[in-house]
Amino acid sequence: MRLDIVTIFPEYLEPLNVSLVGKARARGQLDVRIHDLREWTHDRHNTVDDTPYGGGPGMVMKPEPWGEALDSIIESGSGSGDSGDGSADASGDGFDGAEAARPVLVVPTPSGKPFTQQLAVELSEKPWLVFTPARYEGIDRRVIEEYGDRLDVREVSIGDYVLAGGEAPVLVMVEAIARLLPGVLGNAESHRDDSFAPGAMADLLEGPVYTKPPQWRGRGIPDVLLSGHHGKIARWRRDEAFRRTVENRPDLIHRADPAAFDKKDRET
Ligand code: 6GU
Repeated sequence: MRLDIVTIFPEYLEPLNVSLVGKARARGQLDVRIHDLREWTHDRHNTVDDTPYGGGPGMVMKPEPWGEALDSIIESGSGSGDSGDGSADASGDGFDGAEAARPVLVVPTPSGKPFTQQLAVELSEKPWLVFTPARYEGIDRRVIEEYGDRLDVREVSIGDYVLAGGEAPVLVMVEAIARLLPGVLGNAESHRDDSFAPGAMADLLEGPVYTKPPQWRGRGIPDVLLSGHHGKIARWRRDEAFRRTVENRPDLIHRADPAAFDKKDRET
């Protein structure tokens, strides 16, 4: 998978060199290219913002640098049949060019649709994503319109709170997407029953986990986990997941399939 990120704070994205995403890049499973938006400015001060039409507080990101940046990035992936850097099929997934000629454009904004596990799965299946994290009050609307005519554009929010810019949301989204790529997580099973994985425990949150030692500061392990009885362990895990979901995310219970619940749940 190829990811391009256009930002005025390239250093904000340094965590992408670390841990799971950093290792996926080093292994060639992820081709991440970080671009400084100011490289597509032409004035002495590398201006990327201006005052809003209609008045109001804050500044708005000017359309011209974004237009030049996105045209240049999109152009780099079309025509030649590879990513444009001589490294055909850097993702190693058999994908090589033609279908990547058009990236999906992911626009982080608190006004976007919610970023969910379902969207992470959908985006993880794309060969090429371009992220446009903005600062200030956001990007001139005409940029989103312009590329909406040519590309699949997704305006996405990571939650109901306001951040100072889209860089932290990009870190969040890239990690959620990268761990779903084939071969990136050590064990392909390990995201099968993640909280929020489709079909996982009928959409319940994950329950508590334990490891050695068997006693720590006078606290033991639930007996059932030491019983070796796989049926009882599965039932216990499901009950704990249900309990935690009722406590922390009752909204998920009402959304879940009633067939997933039984008499014991209704007594909780
Ligand atoms: Cl994607 N951007 C900003 N600036 N704030 C947010 C957000 C995005 N998602 C939640 N809050």
